[in-house]
Amino acid sequence: MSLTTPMTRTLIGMAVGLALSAGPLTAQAQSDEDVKMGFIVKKPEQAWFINEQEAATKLGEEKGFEVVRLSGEDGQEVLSAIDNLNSQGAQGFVICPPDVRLGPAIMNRAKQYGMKVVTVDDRFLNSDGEPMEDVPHLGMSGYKIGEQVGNAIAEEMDNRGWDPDEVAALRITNYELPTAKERTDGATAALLESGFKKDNIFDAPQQNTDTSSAFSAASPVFSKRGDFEHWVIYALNEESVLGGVRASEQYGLDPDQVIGVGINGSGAAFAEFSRETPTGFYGTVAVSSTMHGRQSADNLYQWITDGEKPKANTETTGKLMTRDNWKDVREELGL
Ligand code: FCA
Repeated sequence: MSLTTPMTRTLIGMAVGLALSAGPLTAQAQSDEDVKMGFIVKKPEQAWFINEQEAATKLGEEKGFEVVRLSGEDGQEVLSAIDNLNSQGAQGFVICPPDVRLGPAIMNRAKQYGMKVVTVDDRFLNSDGEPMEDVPHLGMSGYKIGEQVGNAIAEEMDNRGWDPDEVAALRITNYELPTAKERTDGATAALLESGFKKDNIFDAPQQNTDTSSAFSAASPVFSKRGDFEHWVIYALNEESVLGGVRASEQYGLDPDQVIGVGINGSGAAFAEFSRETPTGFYGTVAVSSTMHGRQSADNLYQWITDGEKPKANTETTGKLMTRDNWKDVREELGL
């Protein structure tokens, strides 16, 4: 019999319970040593997720629990990751799922093993397409952060003295993912509020949340709308905005014809700001991936050790980062 069946875990739990009644100090040491959690992410190669996993691991080292970093790029890989965690004796996992509609299937598998689950960044949907309220979540406040993107773009258009009638927007969308829709909706609302022309907004629906899918979605939009000299670009994250900016370069637009503003404030943005000459990637609303990683892992840790279920939804905020201030904002957010 595997050491990690639910029955074994119940027995271990009972033993820990007995130790607890014998003396709190011993019990504390024992339960801390035993805690192991997974941290599963949909895009393990992206700087945002690398930092999130590292921050969780570091917290584990400080607090004395183990974090197993895993990749879950599709449903099959997530389910194998959960099996793997079970065979290692993990009590739960933090996850940013590759598809939010996998929520019920992932929870089924986790429940079979008696594991606790919290989501980070992308929140599970149930079969009615509603958020799974019973799974604690930590993610960005998508609409507000989107509004920050829209305001930053509007302000920079003003600085450059662009006439709104002559500016087009490349809106790279991902409506399958609610947090993505909230972000681009917030940005659109702020832009319209600033006087941006609704008819000048063109959609580029991406299949995924990465640079290459954004690039493929963006390229045809530039070719079709060659009549515009000035472009603004926004999307759910900076990786996607970078895809749009690369497509604008390939189409032949100069950096001063483009204002791209992303979201995340990860290594992808740092690399862009570190280039010798500015590109069309003007800025990004930075959110602390360090905090997302630490806080979601800590929430799960408290739940495992104290039985205290984290709150249903925690929303985080962001700060505009540009080529001029990125090092300061990076430090401020502990990135
Ligand atoms: C989603 C995006 C990531 C990041 C995260 C907070 O998962 O794909 O880039 O923005 O939300």
